[in-house]
Amino acid sequence: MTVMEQRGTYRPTPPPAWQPRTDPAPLLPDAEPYRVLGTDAAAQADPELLRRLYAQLVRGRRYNVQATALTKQGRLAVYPSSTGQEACEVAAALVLEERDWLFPSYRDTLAVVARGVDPVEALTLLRGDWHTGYDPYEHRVAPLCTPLATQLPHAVGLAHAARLKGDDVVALAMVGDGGTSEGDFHEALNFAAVWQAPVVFLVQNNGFAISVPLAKQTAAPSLAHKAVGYGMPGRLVDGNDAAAVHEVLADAVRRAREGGGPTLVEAVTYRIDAHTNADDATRYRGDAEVETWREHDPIQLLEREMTARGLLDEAARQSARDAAEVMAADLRTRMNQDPALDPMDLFSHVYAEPTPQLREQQALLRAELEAEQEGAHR
Ligand SMILES: Cc1ncc(C[n+]2csc(CCOP(=O)(O)OP(=O)(O)O)c2C)c(N)n1
Repeated sequence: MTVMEQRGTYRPTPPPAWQPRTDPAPLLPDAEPYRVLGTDAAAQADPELLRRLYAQLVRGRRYNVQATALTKQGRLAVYPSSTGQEACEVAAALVLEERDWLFPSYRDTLAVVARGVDPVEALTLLRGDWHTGYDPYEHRVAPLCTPLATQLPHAVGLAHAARLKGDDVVALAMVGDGGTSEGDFHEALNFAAVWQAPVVFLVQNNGFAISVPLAKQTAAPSLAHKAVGYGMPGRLVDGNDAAAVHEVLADAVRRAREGGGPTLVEAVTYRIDAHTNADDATRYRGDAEVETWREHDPIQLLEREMTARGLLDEAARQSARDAAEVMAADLRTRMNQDPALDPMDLFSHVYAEPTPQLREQQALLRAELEAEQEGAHR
């Protein structure tokens, strides 16, 4: 008996009509990273914005060099440098309004400082202190986040809550390429898209998650393509082109503010330094690759464009360098002062209402410290 005979006259009923819930085509990223500097689009770039970006890039590079030096002097426990990634760092800070929120990862000290946080306070956590150092509410900057991607659901929660309250607030959350493999990345993007929360996700694809290259991290066509699966637009941008990153992020922030929902931006960049001062990058990548990226340096790209447009001469370059040097000298001086630490601080800010156990431990420590002091006076 043939299969057709076995089935007899049975015919399945047609399924209910199906169509995609949204057209995926407009969500897809461009085929190539978007660029402004060195293209015709550069003529449209606002000279004042380019000047602000330039000053911050130069300052940011100097900050990275100084902070890395402080690790060698034992003044800083660890520093994840963002040299090569300054365009993303600076643009992320400059596109936000005062009322907005920034959610940085541990590599994003420059964004935090560019948003107005004191350069020394921004290093408190990396100095080995137990708390963040700055008041997150003062500049609307969440604590630098070491657990990968956990800042993303926080950003979505804050943005969604703000929208429910009728507050005009956008959250911009930063994450690395490695962070996109975390469950929190998935959960954050899914909630953001379902709630149409005013969030912008900025993925800095710097090629590596410590020693793991992108090819071992994902098989997706690009990280920006991941957006489509959640139902939000994905944008691909040259992460070393400060004007392009600023423009793409500004579009995404505007869209979020107008109720258009979240956007995922992948900025293609490169981590020039090792993962941190504790890492030896020569063990997993070659000098030739690093050199190729040095040729596509964010500061040089902007310098060339501004010089061509007559927006930057040697005096302007020198004044940016001088300002960066003043910042670095101040950072050095203040980081070389030993902070006065009160051991009782261990108990502050752990809970809004301390638990009985904490109160007990607090009393024990106080008694020990007092006994020690009495002993010292005897
Ligand atoms: C949840 C979690 N898992 C693992 C780590 C250890 N870790 C620290 S940095 C890092 C690599 C992250 O790479 P990426 O997200 O690309 O950011 P990048 O350091 O390149 O800026 C890993 C795995 C961590 N901090 N948090």
